[in-house]
Amino acid sequence: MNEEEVVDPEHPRYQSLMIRKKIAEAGVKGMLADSAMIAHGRGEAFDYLLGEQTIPSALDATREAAARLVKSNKPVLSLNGNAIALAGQEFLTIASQLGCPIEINIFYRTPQRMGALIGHLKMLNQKLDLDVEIMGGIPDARIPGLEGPRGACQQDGIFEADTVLVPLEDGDRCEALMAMGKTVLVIDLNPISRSSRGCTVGIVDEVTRVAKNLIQFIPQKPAATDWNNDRGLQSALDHIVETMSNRF
Ligand code: PTJ
Repeated sequence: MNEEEVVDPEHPRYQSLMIRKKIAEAGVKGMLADSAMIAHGRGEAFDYLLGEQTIPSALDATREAAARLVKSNKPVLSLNGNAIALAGQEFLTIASQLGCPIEINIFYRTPQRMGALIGHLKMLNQKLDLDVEIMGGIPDARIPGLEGPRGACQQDGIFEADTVLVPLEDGDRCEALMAMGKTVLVIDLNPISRSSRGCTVGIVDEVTRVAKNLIQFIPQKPAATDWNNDRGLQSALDHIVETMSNRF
């Protein structure tokens, strides 16, 4: 499909095509890593197997993540290129609900990409008439055990946070944040990724749908439970296996 084409709302995979279009457009604006589309395609494959819907265990995990964010003393939303491209507006709304900052933390860090991502969030902040603090531009601390630019973070942001929401996270960074004793909330369509398995609460769902659900849950101030992450991930896997075995 040519990204210039208008997507027909009657198309059976309209939502998925619109999401893909957002990624393509953000790529043109210089916000994304070269491999962003590949990472997105991996997510799409899992989403297809999940039926491109929020399954019940993912909704439970999202409610749990909302509960952990609400009760946190110092939450931070750590966003990468894909998450900002797909749900920047929704994450600003969530940060404003929680009164917390967004810290941009990207795997493939260049000054040009950081500038484009900060600029995009500032533009959305203005459009939504919000005043969410955008961190990450001038890192002054390091996540212990992580080499290279992805370990760079801000002292009063990710470094001191007790709870970090990390959509589309890389496994190493998730592990390093857990090793710092933080509550780590991951959004990843892959239920067997290291991030999903190694975090406190793994939400196996598409980032745009999760962000919209979080906006609904946060004002309800749900109570946190003794969440069993393995059980949540197993439910997602069971759902995929069931969907596939009922196919023919
Ligand atoms: O912006 P940067 O520099 O931090 O780079 C971001 C990417 C995404 C390129 C980088 O982190 C990367 O290469 O990621 P991976 O290792 O391919 O992992 C991406 C994970 O996110 C995979 O497990 C996908 O299944 C999942 N994923 C992709 N798209 C979505 C998703 N999960 C939820 N919603 C999506 N839309």
